[in-house]
Amino acid sequence: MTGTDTPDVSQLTQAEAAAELPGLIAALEAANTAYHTLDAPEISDAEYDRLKRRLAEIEARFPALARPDSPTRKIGAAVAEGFGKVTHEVRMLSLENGFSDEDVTDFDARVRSYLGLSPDAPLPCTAEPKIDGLSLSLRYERGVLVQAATRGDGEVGENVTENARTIADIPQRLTGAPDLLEVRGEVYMSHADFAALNARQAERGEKPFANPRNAAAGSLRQLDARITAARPLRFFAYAWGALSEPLSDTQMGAINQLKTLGFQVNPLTVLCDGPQDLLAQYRAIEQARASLGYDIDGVVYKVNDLGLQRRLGFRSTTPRWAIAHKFPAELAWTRLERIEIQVGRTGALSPVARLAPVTVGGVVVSNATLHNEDYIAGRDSKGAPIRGGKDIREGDWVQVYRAGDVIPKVADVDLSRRSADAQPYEFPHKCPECGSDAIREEGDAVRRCTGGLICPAQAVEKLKHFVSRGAFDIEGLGAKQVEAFYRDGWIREPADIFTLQQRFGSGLQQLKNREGWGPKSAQNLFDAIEDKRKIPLARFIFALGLRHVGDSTATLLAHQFGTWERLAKVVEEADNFQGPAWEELLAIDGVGETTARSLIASLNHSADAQAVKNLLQWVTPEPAQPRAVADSEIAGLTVVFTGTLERMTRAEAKARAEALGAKVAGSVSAKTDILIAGPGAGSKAKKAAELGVRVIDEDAWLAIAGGT
Ligand code: D41
Repeated sequence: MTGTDTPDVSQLTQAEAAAELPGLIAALEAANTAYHTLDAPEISDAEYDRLKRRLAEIEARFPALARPDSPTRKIGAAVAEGFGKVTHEVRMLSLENGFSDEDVTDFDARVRSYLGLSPDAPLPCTAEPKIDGLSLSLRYERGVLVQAATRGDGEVGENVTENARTIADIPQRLTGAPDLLEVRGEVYMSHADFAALNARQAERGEKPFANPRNAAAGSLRQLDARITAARPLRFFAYAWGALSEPLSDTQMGAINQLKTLGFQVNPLTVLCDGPQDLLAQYRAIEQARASLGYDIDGVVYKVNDLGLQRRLGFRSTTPRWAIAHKFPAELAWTRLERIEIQVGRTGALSPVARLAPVTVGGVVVSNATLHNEDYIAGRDSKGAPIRGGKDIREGDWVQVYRAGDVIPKVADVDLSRRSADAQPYEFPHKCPECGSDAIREEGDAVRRCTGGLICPAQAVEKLKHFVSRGAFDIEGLGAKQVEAFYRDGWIREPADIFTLQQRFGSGLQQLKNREGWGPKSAQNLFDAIEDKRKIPLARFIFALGLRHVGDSTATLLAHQFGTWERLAKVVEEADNFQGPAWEELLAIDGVGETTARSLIASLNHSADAQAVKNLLQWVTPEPAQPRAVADSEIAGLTVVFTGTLERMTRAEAKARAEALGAKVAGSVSAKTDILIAGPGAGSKAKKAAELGVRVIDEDAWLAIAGGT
């Protein structure tokens, strides 16, 4: 009925059209449900568009047939009304990952080097299982649980207090606790409870959970706390956030204190002497893994001395004093049915393996990444053979692996099972989404669509990025809504989001008639959009989705330039890759030539440039302050260290100075504000004297940096 041999709409009689309509509508409605509600698209986007176009044509030709609730008048389903947001008083950091014994000995060596400890000085560390659940932060004020929040992006999480209150392992009241205590730990579900829950799900004809972690996450994030209450969740405490007084002066002491207060702490947590001892504990925990009764995915090591933890501090998102030693990835063999190409936000053509479904470490996997063209051909980015040079073909038996939460990967191929007529995969040289040339620049591992914003895939991916959590984070406007709005022509570029309400005049009226949207959710969406007309500069820059500009680079740029106007001006002036503006870009610690060139290419020359101009008519990026601790006397200054520091290593001094908002340079110049000179300072001290640069000694430096 809806095949390619269907007659043109212009040839149809009204009776024929009326007969065709119910089937078309049913097919579209089924596709909508599969897509929005079940998270499992059943027909291709192209097929969906074709059906929808045909329906629209019929309705245009025979308006009398058009139903008020026709799928042509609907857009995507609204997201569930969410949880409130909670800004963590102390950021929730993540963990650096290690995979080998060497990564563990390197960790020990790095910590020693940072602290200036000799190889034989003691450096005790704790080792504990890494629970495969989801992290939660519990806030107690005067011993009373007042708030529970998920980790979210580490800075802002979701308020799940009511749900947390239903978890038996989480005390509602504490005695003898500090006035303010934030306890952090992992919510998880045991294997036995998981199996029982899935059995109940099956009985009720509901979808089973893929693994205990998903079951725990799904249960904690229930809007109805009564559902959470019926799900057997557990909690292990392993860290803390804001505190009115310290719990202890060691990690182990603090964990014991949490246990005394009534929290569950993992019984396999032990104090170890050094890396060999840590590795022995890793093997012991690995041995115990299968009989624990809950999922773990590695072992976490933490420096025991909290004074040293404080000195070590953290890099952008991970503490220097901890590492997660992950268990090896799980492997499975399956058939590679097809290779499909996805087009990303920067036009990158990414090959995806569609697999015969296979269970890898408790999760059913049916897609895996194939990285890029060279990877499929059996070469690395420099042309050297990988997998012994074996290429990957459609129909091959391949080995897939999963490490943690990352996208599964294709690791290997079994040539003995390759069919005789299998053909090498030909990577497309045209974009499968828009037909533009897909080219690979010299030195780039990736082939890219040159269509820019005319490529629907790029445009949609850019929009999805724009509304994503680290970017504009517009509540109620997620990936699915963006796709639907794009498909219906409501939003083609970011600026359109901000004119949505006005362009539709009675925007609210239209939106609230759509499937999945009611008057309340429609109004909420417009409010959420309104709320983002002012946005911190760093988020604004990140949201543009420029190549090589991730969130940390965006933050650097924001702090460096302060305003969008100034950033845009410098990038414009740097257009010929020379002169002061170009130098200024390169002088930013963390911005290399690649990033600088990408900024110039996208902001001065691409379709993005116009899209940004359009966006700026509706949105105001708020100026950023230079990154500095308000009362630090070295904030914004350029400092140089020379000579030997006796109470701090160079690495620690540099990190401390940067944390206080200073820029640390390697050599003295006219731009240097302070030279910190330890004993044995030589030519740098001399040069500083010549230039009239202020010179201070280690004691004066410690007074600024805070003693250790
Ligand atoms: O068992 C765990 N999943 C676990 C997670 C653990 N035992 N310790 C952890 N420690 C930290 C730091 C060192 C940052 C306080 C963690 C995590 N973080 C963590 N889990 C997820 C993100 C971070």
